[in-house]
Amino acid sequence: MMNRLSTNELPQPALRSSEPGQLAVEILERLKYRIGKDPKVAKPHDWLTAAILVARDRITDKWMDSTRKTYATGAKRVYYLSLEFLIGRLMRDAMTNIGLMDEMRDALASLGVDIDVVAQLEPDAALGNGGLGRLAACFMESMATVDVPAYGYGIRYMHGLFRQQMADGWQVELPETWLAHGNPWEFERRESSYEIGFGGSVETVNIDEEVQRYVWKPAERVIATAFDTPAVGWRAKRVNTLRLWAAQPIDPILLDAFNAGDHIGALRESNKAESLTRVLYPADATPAGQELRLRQEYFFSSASLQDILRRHLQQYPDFTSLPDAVAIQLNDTHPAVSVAELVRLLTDIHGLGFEEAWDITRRTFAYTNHTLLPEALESWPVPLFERLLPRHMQIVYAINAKVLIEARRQKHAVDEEIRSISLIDETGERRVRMGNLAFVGSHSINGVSTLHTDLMKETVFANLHKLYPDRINNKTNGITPRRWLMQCNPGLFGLIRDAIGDEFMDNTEALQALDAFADKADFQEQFAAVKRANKVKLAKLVQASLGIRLDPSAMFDIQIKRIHEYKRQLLNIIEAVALYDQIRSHPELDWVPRVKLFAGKAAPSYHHAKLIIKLANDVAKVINNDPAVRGLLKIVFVPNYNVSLAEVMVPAADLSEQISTAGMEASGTGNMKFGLNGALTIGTLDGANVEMRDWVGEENIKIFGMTAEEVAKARAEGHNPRAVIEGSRELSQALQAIASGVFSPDDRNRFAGLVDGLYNHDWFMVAADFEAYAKAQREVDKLWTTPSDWYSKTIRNTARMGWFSSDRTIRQYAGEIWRAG
Ligand code: GL9
Repeated sequence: MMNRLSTNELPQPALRSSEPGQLAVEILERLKYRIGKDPKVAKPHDWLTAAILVARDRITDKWMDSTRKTYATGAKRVYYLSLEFLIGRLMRDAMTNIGLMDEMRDALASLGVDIDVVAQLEPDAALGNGGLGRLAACFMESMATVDVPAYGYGIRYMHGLFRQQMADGWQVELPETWLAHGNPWEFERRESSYEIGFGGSVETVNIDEEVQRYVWKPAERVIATAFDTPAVGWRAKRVNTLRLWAAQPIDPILLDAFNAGDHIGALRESNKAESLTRVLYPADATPAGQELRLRQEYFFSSASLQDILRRHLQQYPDFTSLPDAVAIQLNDTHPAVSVAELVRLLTDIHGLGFEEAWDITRRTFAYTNHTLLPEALESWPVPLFERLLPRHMQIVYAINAKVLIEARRQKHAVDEEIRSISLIDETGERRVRMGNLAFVGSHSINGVSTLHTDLMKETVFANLHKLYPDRINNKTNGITPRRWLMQCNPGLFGLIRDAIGDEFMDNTEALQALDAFADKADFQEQFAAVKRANKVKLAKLVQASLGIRLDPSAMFDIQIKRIHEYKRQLLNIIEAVALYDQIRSHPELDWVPRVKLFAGKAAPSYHHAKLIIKLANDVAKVINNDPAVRGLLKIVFVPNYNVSLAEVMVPAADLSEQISTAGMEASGTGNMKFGLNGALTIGTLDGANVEMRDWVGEENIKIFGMTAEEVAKARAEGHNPRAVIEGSRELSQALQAIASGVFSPDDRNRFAGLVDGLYNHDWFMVAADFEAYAKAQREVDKLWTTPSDWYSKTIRNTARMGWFSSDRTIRQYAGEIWRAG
């Protein structure tokens, strides 16, 4: 069995160095001339940088080929605008994709350096919060893989998502410093700089009796400078560009002020400019709502659009060809102000008429919605929007007038419909609705799973959908199988390759062939051995970081994702408490040993979510130290969840927890990663779980609980959680224990409010779904006791997850939305 990725045989002569030892020579060269170090004094970090520089130089050749090809063929370019790219480490990914991994390992070894050790030193680039940002990173890799000429545009945050530490079981946020050692992947492009304005006023100039021009005089300006990172596709088919913008002051220092002795004042402007791209907002699925956030959104939208228009004019005489040459995808509403910005650039700067500019705009943009949570829909107070972006406010009003007139005249919309499609929310304080702006400014609006797309049509965008019935479409999310199988699970990758050959490496759906092995005893044994090795690796990590010993023969039951009420980590913890109770009451029964692992960050201001983290840790402390459970149940909260930690946890899971309240998780992508890596899913009929059930077969997934429809009905008609709780002895005892301080003897009331919320509201249907969940868990236990059945199902999960490759998703975007590639 192969236990590491071997790409030696891949036909990539152009990328291979000619003689052995050549690569080692190159590494030494970079070390000397680029880092200025002698190998004798080089630190592990220097070796990492030298290795990356070697890889980057080879990628650069391919990168230029790709760019030349795009120019030469006049191919349509795709621009993916996203405020988040949750990249993680790049070295293994890039080297695997250019087929350099094995050679690099050997070359470094010949220099006395262990690639696995230095690879760990690479910072995990966390320029995103969760699923939405990670999706953007998977898409970058897949767009290069399926040969779509694409640019990702975003912000080069100096500090990515905070580092999470535990202090007595509470989450503490610490700053993250991914750039502390520099970033060998990026190229700074001083020549690609644009001015971005804020505030000020708009002057109207009469050209003649009919035509007016608008001149925006911003009060403040900053410079956006580009930093480019190559995005390499599988087998280096193509290399695309991730272009991240950093804010810089126009004048680095105000010399007059400095010379007058005001040393701090002299840097004020400079600090203000740089603070624009200093940190990523850590809010998950809830709008940040602060002025700085709107500034970030406009800053990167404007810089990206100016860049796109400049590039367009290099190749075309004017902008009539823009929609045929360019597709711009808005990743959620964060870049939605782009709609107004493109109209502004086309009219005010390039002299087009409003009608033509609006037509071009709508044919160029497409928008992806990622959540239905009402509190997550971005909107900005009109006074703030107007003060920061006065010209854009006028444009928003002009677009709104057009849309509303069309709705009334052509579609005979009634007042209530007009109110809901308006770009301005008039219900309270007047606000600009970014979702509606993105919708009317786009020719395509897509959801990220079938269920989510259907719900979009019925809820948030019901009236806009009625007005524009051809625009909403579905593009179910996917994950890149390179990072989420080949690289993170070399054992399973090798096993699959030995069994079914190489086709799945280029076509993930060819994994289907593994189905034929699902019931073979020897294959099951090998599959189990790989899983065990992955669990041992995770157990070592947990032992090292938390000092908790895990038994790799126990079932590893894992829930890793942002901590959010709708994701229902609380349901999982309550069920663990109930199970604990049962184990203690019936020690004579044959309990299946389980390790429940959690990881995830909570938004710093989300108190309820932080309390749930504390509860997980408090419960863990009691259960893990109770000799009565004899290690049959362990609870672990692994701190500082990030992409690199996921790469260790996902391959080690036996059971994947995807238990959100039905109708609330737009898609989920962790669910796909676990399925691909041979875990059984326990989940609700929510997001992409629904399609996963269809692909793997309902006998190979454990579905439980209320449907989205039932949830909506219960909410509308009002359900009675108290009655439900009182009707379940298990649930009421577990809640009683939590509320009375069994797990928080130092503060007995700590969780009383949390439990009270379940009795009184239970918006997330935790009480309502408890019995179904507990029953499903006992069925999972039962299945575990027959390993041949367990592995037959989990192997089928791996075999049937191929459709969830982001290559498939990107092909659908390219074919149905972008008409590119
Ligand atoms: C999210 C959804 O909640 C997920 O269900 C979905 O899989 C991803 C990608 O489409 O988008 N929307 C959203 O705002 N987040 C998502 O994960 N939040 C974060 O990324 C933190």
